[in-house]
Amino acid sequence: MMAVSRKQPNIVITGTPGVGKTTHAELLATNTQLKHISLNDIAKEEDCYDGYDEELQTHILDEDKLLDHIESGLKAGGNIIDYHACELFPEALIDLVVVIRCDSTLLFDRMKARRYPERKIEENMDSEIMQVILEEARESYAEEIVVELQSDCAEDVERNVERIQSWLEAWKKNNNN
Ligand code: DAT
Repeated sequence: MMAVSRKQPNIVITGTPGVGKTTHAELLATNTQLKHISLNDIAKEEDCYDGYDEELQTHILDEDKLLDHIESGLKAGGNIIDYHACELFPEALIDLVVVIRCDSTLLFDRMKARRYPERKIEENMDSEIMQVILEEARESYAEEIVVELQSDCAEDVERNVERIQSWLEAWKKNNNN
């Protein structure tokens, strides 16, 4: 493992919309000193939009602008980055990539509850079944820093967050002494 100057690691929590990224990131932030950075929230606050997709009823995000807003924070370390893609982050600044997965039937119900338009539900279901984000993570980062975690029920969230916390303790031991 390469030595890094950060005192705290940067963890990306990624996956298809609705799998549970925010739920995991919030619990992890509550249990640790890491800070939850929701890229969707930053996009809203800083107007990092590059148009609107009427059919999917979703903003098109300006990822370069988004990165500009978080890059100095990433360099300092200690962030949980919550976003539905992962290849945009500079590899040298990322210590762990957690890909949250969800059973597609459960995911369908969650997106219905969110009143997502049908096209968007279909696209996200396909993306989850084809494990698009997992592939993106595996292509963009070293194998040993990519972790796939299942999030079907509340117990899964607890167990997954505990696992990330164990990883965090090990990272601190390896990097700060
Ligand atoms: P994301 O940030 O990936 O879009 P979220 O954390 O906002 O997902 O969760 C979407 C919805 O699903 C929300 O109502 C909470 C619920 N949820 C998330 N993870 C879950 C789990 N493991 N078991 C049951 N419900 C879950």
